[in-house]
Amino acid sequence: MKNNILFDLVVPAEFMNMYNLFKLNEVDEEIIYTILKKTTQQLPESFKSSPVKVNSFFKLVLKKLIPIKQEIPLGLNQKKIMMFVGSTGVGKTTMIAKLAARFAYKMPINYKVGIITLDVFKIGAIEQLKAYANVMRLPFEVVNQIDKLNIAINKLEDCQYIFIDTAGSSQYDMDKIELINEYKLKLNNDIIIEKTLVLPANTKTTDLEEVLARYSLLDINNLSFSKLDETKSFGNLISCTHKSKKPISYLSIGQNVPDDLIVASEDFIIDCFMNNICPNTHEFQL
Ligand SMILES: Nc1nc2c(ncn2[C@@H]2O[C@H](COP(=O)(O)OP(=O)(O)O)[C@@H](O)[C@H]2O)c(=O)[nH]1
Ligand SMILES: [Mg+2]
Repeated sequence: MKNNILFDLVVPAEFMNMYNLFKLNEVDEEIIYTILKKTTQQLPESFKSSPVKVNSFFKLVLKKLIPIKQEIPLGLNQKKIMMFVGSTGVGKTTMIAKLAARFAYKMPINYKVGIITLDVFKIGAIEQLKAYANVMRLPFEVVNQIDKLNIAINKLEDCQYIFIDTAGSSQYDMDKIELINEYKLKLNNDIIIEKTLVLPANTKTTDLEEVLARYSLLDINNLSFSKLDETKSFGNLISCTHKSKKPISYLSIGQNVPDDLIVASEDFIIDCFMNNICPNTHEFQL
């Protein structure tokens, strides 16, 4: 059924450009179907003859499909702990380095920031993050045993933002994913850790959906996408967020720390989508 879902849809000529754009972006067929069907029914006849109006209508529909997590910088006495999870090599450590720099040095307020790593598996992982922490002169803790996370968090009690890096694992290695949950064992209930799943934008939707499904046992709060600079199709971002209902918080658009980071916005993602390329401009950059 899923493979044939577009067969009964006649795409009106005036929507053909948009339809092609959706296909180029490899948007999930069910989503294309729903959007086109709604648009054919709802768009006033007089609008259909204007490509500009058709274009803005689709942008509006896309905007509604993409849940965004607004970044609300902390007040003076507030604290936030953010843990980044995801497969190996997706860009968790790089994203943490960028975010640590952002909150420590690039915001109107210089927040106290600390970094913790639980990644003692990957060779060089500790050194990689420690080097960033040293350059930024930020406190850095290594946790060898996941149920000792509480000790590291206590040591960083002065910090307002704490970023926790984790060991990557294949989505098929459920034991390793489940292990991350053990951080809760000795943690006070009042300590809330926001969990972000980092997904690579240059990976096809079906693979990303599988990662999403496997990592759902960690109660993911939001999604961040990396490697937007390494793809020309962005339908997977839209499909994943729409289906999972998890909002997008940050986007990574290159290897440069701290620069290649974007606070997620509908406008940026739609720009990528409409032009089939992640904009190489600093207009959206932090
Ligand atoms: N092109 C590109 N490379 C990235 C991006 N984010 C991370 N990388 C690179 O991907 C590789 C793995 O990143 P890393 O942060 O170590 O991934 P981790 O294993 O999830 O911690 C490194 O070479 C990074 O420089 C990105 O947004 N774009
Ligand atoms: Mg890492």
